[in-house]
Amino acid sequence: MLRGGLIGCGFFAANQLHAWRDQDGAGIVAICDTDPARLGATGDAFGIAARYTDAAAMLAAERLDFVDIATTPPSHRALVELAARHGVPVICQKPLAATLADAAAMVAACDAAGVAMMVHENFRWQAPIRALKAVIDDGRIGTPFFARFAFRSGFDVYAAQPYLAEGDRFIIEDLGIHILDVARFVMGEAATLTCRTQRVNPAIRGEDVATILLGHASGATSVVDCSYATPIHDELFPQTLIEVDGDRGRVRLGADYRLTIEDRTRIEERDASPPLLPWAERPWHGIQESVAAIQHHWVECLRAGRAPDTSGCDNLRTLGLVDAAYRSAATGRTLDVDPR
Ligand code: NAD
Ligand code: 89V
Repeated sequence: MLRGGLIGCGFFAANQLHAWRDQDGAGIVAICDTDPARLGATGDAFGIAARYTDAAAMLAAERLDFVDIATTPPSHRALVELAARHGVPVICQKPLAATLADAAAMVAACDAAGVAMMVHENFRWQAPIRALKAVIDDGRIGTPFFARFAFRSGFDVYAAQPYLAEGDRFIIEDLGIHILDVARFVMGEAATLTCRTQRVNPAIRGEDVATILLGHASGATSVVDCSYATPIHDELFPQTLIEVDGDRGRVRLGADYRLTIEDRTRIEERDASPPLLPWAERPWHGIQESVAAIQHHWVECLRAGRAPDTSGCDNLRTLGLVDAAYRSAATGRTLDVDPR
């Protein structure tokens, strides 16, 4: 069994710990949190006896095959570099870092140490999004030329994650990062980006609305629009609505995971709902299932010695879009991004 150590026993780590319990051939044997109360409560809830308030002490004392970092971004760089120094493969939650320079240094540290690195960028692992991508990959809509990725909500995210209201940056860095990654996954790399941001809720510091236009290297265009300021009765949190037009048809992931595939002669409707895992809770179940899926992918890649789809290196491209979005919003300019 691959022995994992989890660092950060906060809000989202509970999902990761539940999902690790169900993975074949891997599990969490030690946990760490600087907050002894959270550490104790999590250790008791998941029956994990090896508990540390210092990640360096955990890495020195435990024989680990990987670490899973579930802390908030300010600690990510030091913790990833610590794992690299110990030669231990590492998963790190998104956003990998607040700056591209820090993220690049983390990727370089893992490369230099020869350790595998994956960013926990789980949205592209959501079952409904995979189902939409499979339709495109099967050639059902021909060549995609336009897509829209919409995440519009009035859900109170600040209740469980109060730090989201406190930073100078909010929706692009925390949520838009997922949707930009999904846009890359579905439509390929972007070559240009334009972004406008707004802050509608006066009680928070950062932007809670972002509208982003991507020009893809393929020539296709995408709109990525995110809002946590939309008063809405039929709240769809945390669903991403997607539509992709191709030269032979179109595919849409609509509300409540309805997948509609159209060509010139017919319309097909499917239910693409994510499975409800036994420990999952609506409305989070789609995200929770994607946590299990990305962990499964990590275990497969680690065993095969293969780079994960959302490797540190891959994630630098998503972070590059986040960085470009803030720069575009600040300057009002359309920016070139490196599509590589
Ligand atoms: P949180 O504040 O609830 O939990 C973070 C925990 O890390 C806290 O208990 C804190 O004491 C601990 N911690 C901080 N620094 C530490 C260190 N150096 N060593 C050990 N423990 C330390 O945060 P959260 O809401 O659980 O978010 C954690 C991360 O998960 C963030 O990066 C967030 O963006 C991400 N997140 C991802 C998803 C997703 O779907 N991928 C969803 C929610 C949150
Ligand atoms: O997935 C996330 O990173 C979360 C949420 C969906 C609430 O934005 O922070």
